Formats: sequence, structure tokens, C-alpha cells
Amino acid sequence: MPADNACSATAIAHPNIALCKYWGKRDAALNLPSTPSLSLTLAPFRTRTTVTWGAETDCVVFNGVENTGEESRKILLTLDRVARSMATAGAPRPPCRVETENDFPTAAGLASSASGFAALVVAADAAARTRLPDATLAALARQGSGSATRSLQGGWVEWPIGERPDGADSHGRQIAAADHWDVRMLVVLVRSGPKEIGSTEGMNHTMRTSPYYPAWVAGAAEDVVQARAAVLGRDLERLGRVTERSALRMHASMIAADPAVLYWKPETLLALEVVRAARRSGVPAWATMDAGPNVKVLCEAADSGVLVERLRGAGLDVQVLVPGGPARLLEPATATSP
Ligand code: 2P0
Repeated sequence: MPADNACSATAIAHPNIALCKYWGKRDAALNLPSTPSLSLTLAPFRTRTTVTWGAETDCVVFNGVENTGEESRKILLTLDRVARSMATAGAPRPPCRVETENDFPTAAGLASSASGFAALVVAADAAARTRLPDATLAALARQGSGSATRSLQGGWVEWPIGERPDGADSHGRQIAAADHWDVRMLVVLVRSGPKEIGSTEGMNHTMRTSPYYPAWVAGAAEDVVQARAAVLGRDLERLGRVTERSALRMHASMIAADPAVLYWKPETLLALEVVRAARRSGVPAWATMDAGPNVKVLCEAADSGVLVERLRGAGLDVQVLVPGGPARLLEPATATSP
């Protein structure tokens, strides 16, 4: 039962896949990255989140099931931060109800935390009637989960490391809208369960123990320069080379950690081999992998059919994603009567 003056709002956000990866933090508390990154926001996968600001008790419902674990703790912490950003800062945050659902596998390296925290801050801002500036929302999303700052924006998004200690200059910025370039991202679903090691833990462990981590960080800025130019010039060959290189170098830094962080499964290598064979046969396609075994394949729209056929022919499960728009309110915030 909602409380007096309760207000609900619903937002949706799409996940994003980084073409140049974020792996490592210069500030763990603020989620400030050690590497700049560049991503593509992708539809139709999406997270849909409703926040009721003023419920009987705090309650987080995740894909229809009440959650009391680490995920709900992080979600409620984000709502605390929204409350602290309000003009009435100092007043305690009212109990809130959060209902969130993904129409794609959660926590499997498909960027569900990115779309999740992006949808959360947009819905919370409307439900709390805070009307926070975009840069504040971007920082709140980033603190929930780094990559979420990129999912607030549609299309092609860059997230610089910034220079300021408070992170005010480190959040996602669109460099080109979704309709700038009609590429495809094929998602090869190797495993749909939660990953064995969370991204935050995997990053921290890589930073602490991998002798390759400094080399990974050293090359990241130049990758983003190349990728940005390739996106603006719609040069898929150039973008694809940087994309695959960035993913493999990031994974190399993890694999060199002690003990190794190895997300790959046999089907991960199978998918990589299909992509490399496609390239050898003249079909331009490049692979990227995140904190999980699934493989994403960047290609021209016109080549997606033949690539899907080849990947499925190798026994792999494939879905086709297209450039997606920004996080947005689905319906205006509504006062909820008790
Ligand atoms: C990325 N990943 O750029 C990289 C590549 C995974 C591999 O951002 O610790 O959930 O919450 O900031 O954003 C996934 O890490 O990590 C991620 P936190 P996040 O997309």
C-alpha cells in the first residue's frame, strides 16, 4: 500500500556494449574509470523500472521476485543518493518500492546493470520530483554501476576518465545518435546464468594482481581516439579492428591475473572462430566479449543475415540488436493514492 503523497514513475533503458572497454577504476567509491570507454546503446533489449517514492517499506522486486541481496542494497543506496541531491536534502528518504524487469538475461555479461541503473535514476528522479540536471543523473547512474552512465544516452557514447577528483567530468556523452549509422550487434548467447565473478570484483582483482594491467590501461586512450574517428567516419573496418583488439587486450589483462579471471567457455572460442573465418571469407565482422562468456559481433546491417546463418550453423544461439535510443520515462509520474 503506497503512503500519502506517494508518487510512481516508470522508465526504460537499453543496455550498451562497449567497443572500447572500461576495466579498472581510478576511484572505487565514485566508480571513476582508469580507462576511457566508447559504447553503442542497443535495442530492443531493455530494462523497465518503476519507482514508487513513498511506500510502506523499502522493497525491491527483481523480475517478479523480491530481492534482499546485494543488488537491492545497491539500488536502495542509489535512491539514498537521489534523496541527498534534492533541494530538501537532509530530510530522510521515504521508503520506496522498486520493481525492475529485464527482457534479456540478467548479470550474464549483457550489461543488465548498465540498463538497470540508467532506468532506475530516470524513474527515481521523476518519482521523487527532483528534476536533477542530466550531469547529476549521469553521475548517480555511474555510482550505481559504471557502465550505466553510458546507457542514459542513445547511440554512440563516450565515457572519459575525467580529471576531477569528484568525477564531475566523467560521465557518458553521446558522440552520435542511434540513427547516425545502421550497424548490427549480434549477441551469441553462450550462457544465460549469472557470471561466476562479478565485474567489480573481477576488475579489482585484475588491478591488484595482473602484471598486464598497466599495459591494458596504457593503450586504452588511443583506442578511444581511433574508435571515435571510425564512428564519426562510419568506417567499420577501422572500428571493428579497435573493437576486437580492446576486448582481447582487456581479457588478456584478466587472464594474466593471479588467479586468472577467465570468463570464456568453449562456445566463446567457437564463436570467435566463426567470426574470424567470416572475415577471411570477405564478410566484415568483429567480435567483442565482456565480463562473461557471451560474444557480441559487430557487423554491417546487410551482412547480419549471413553471419546469423553461420553462427547458428555452428550450433550457437544468436539474437540481432540494433542501435537504440536513450533512457526515457515511459509515462509521466503519477501521484499514487493510498
Ligand atoms: C564495459 N564492463 O565497458 C566493461 C567491459 C564489463 C567488461 O562495464 O563495478 O557493471 O559496477 O562499475 O559497469 C561491467 O562493469 O562495473 C562493465 P561496476 P560494471 O562495458
